[in-house]
Amino acid sequence: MAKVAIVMGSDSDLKKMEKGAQLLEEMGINYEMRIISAHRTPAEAKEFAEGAKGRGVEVIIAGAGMAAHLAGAMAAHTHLPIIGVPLSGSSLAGQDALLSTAQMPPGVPVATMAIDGSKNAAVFACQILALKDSEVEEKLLEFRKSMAAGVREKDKKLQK
Ligand code: RP5
Repeated sequence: MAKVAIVMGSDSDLKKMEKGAQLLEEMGINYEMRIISAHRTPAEAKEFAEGAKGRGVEVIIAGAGMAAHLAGAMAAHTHLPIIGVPLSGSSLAGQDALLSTAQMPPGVPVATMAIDGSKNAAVFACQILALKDSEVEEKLLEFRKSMAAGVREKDKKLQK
């Protein structure tokens, strides 16, 4: 059963969103991945968000470019936490998506990552799951340790 859902507005977003999927795989988290558009397939977007909790999904990661605002559309139809990933690729280099994702009106929030920040979205999703899943918590602690080891290794090389 997928605990995390990754949705994106188009197959042109796939390459950027795959980084998040890869992190979830490394963490051993089951996820589902869908292409659903807030403006091209609005009925599916509504159905997907409304049914997510019933399918066992605990967090939704939503990535979209331009001003499509898929994350906000997801948030409109579920009270599950939504992590928005504004995507680059537009003539505004993702600034449009960043603002439309971050600037949600009061009452219906979207946790907004950096432009193209699908990896952090996946880490954040793990942090939410880790609140009640000690195995995920353990993996997150290991992930942090390995990042720290990587930095120390780079510093060691620099000092040689
Ligand atoms: C958004 O419009 C998608 O998330 C994508 O980033 C952007 C362009 O979509 P395509 O025209 O490449 O399908 O809905």
